[in-house]
Amino acid sequence: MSTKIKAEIKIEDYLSAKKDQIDNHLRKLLCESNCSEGSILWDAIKYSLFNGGKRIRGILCIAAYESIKELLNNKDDFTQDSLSTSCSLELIHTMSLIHDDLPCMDNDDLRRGKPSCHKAFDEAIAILAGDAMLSLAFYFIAENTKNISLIQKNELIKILSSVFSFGLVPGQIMDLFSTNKKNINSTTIEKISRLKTAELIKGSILSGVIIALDIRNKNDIYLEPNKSIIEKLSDFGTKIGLAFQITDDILDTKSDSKIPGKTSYPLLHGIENAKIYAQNLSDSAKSILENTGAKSPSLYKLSEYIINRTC
Ligand code: GRG
Repeated sequence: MSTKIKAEIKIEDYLSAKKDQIDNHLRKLLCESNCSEGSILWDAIKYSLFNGGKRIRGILCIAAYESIKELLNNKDDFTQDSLSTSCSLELIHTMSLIHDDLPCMDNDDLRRGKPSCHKAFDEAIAILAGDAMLSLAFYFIAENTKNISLIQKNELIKILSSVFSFGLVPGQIMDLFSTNKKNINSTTIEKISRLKTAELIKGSILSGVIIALDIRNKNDIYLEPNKSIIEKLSDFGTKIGLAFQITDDILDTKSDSKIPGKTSYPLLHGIENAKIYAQNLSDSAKSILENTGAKSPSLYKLSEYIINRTC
């Protein structure tokens, strides 16, 4: 570990504690919102939300919030707002998985080792559950980030909506068009990975950064003095996002559930080269992090966990 980022944390303990916090907060927010218990829509939403997800995006948001709050010596406590935002990120992530599994997309019967939403319920319910979850993500920001300024809320909405419209959806379309196509090159694969996966991971980190900013002098140029931190963390997010997808592809090549016709970095360049590339991305992300001056053992260790994970 670098000399600059010294404090040790046990990443497994950190991941497990933050996952529990996010799960509990999600349950609380769902309970408080207008969902009618027992209706098939909410059964499908809860089935997909509490189906063993790792909560990486939510955890990255919280870790970025904690790290940047400390770096800026911001005494405001926006922990609850960061938790609500991490729930919104997990809603967006999970709904994208529900839609990704649909017969018209990847046609996957299993998700996280269990029947995917359209298999456990049906296709129409899976589509509608995803639709409701996407809107609910923005409702949670509007209703449950109670302490941050309206400028910050606006920024969060901009990050989440742009990540979805300009990242996930175009990435999914490129992915659909490239399945079963020959001559798919590294540039196309990297673009799909950046759009489908890295943008939401970057957005998760940026959301945490925005919540951590000191807004005591509330005005619409509050982002300006923090431009350099925002840019560095954005770069950090893209790098670990790409590393996350390459690692996912490496894990896929070893599992039985990989989708036929899909080209990936390890399939094109071999597993060893893919591992080297993911390691380089993670190393470069860690250097960027050190450059911010943040003493962030959680983000540092998360950059390592993302490429060393086994699921
Ligand atoms: C809603 C119209 C519409 C489109 C959504 C389907 C879609 C656009 C985008 C797909 C995005 C996608 C499924 C990307 C894959 C990202 C990825 C590697 C997912 C697995 O992430 P983990 O391992 O999942 O964090 P867990 O299960 O831990 O939550």
